[in-house]
Amino acid sequence: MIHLHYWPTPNGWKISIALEELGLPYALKLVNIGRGEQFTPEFLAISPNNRIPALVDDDPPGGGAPISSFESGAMLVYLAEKTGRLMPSDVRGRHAVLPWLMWQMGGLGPMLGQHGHFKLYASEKIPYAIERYEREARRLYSVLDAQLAKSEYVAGDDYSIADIAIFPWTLTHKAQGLTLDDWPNVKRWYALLRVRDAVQRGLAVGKELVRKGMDDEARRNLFGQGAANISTDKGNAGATA
Ligand SMILES: N[C@@H](CCC(=O)N[C@@H](CS)C(=O)NCC(=O)O)C(=O)O
Repeated sequence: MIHLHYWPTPNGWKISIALEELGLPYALKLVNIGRGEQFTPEFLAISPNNRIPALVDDDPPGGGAPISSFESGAMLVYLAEKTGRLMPSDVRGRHAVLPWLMWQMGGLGPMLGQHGHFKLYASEKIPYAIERYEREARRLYSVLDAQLAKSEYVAGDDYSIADIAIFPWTLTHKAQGLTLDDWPNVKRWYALLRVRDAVQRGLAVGKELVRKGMDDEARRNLFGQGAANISTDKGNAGATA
C-alpha cells in the first residue's frame, strides 16, 4: 500500500492524479501545511524539505523495506517505474519525458509559485517582483505552447508524467491574471486533460480543504519559516524566522 502525505495544492495534485491514473490503492495522510504539520519530526523524517507531497510505499518493487520518497518529480518517476506506465522504459522514450519533468520542477513550478506569491499573497505589493515573475511566467507558457504545437501531449503522442507534473500548475492561470487565449496550444491541451476522469478524481482529493485566502497562522507557517522550523532538537518548532 502507498501512503500519500498530502494537502490539496498543485504539487499535491500531481501525485493524487498520478495515483488515480494508475489505479493504485493508496492511504491518504493529510498534512495541514497552513497549521505547520509539515514541521513535525515524523513528517520531516520522510520529507526533510518540509514540503508536501511525500509517499511511503510498503510494497515496493522487488520487495524489502518500505521505500519513501519526496519531491513530486521523483515521486512521479517512482510511480512510473513501479508500474511501467506513464513513461517509456527505453532511453530515448525516457529522455522525451524527463527534460519536461525537470523543466516543470526547476522552472514552471517555482516561477509560477513566486508569481502567485508576489501578486496574490505578499503583504507588500512590489511592482518589480510582480513584473519580473509575470514576464517569466509568460515566457514559460510560451515555451510550453511551442512544444504543444508539435504534439498532442508534452512529451509526444502519449500522455505521461510530464503532463501530470505540468497540468496542476496551469490550473492557477486565472488566479494569476493570465488567460490561456494567449497560448492556443496550451489551451487545447488544458481542455483535453481537464476532462480526464482520473484528473478529476485526483483534483477532488481533499477538495473540501481548499481555502480561498489565507489566515495569519497560515501566513506565519508558510511565509515566516526559517532554519528553526526544521531543527530536530526542537521538534515541532512552529514558525519562526
Ligand atoms: N519541489 C517540491 C515543492 C513542494 C511544495 O512547494 N509544496 C508546498 C505545497 S504546493 C508545501 O508543502 N509548502 C509547505 C511549506 O512551504 O512549508 C515538490 O515538487 O514536491
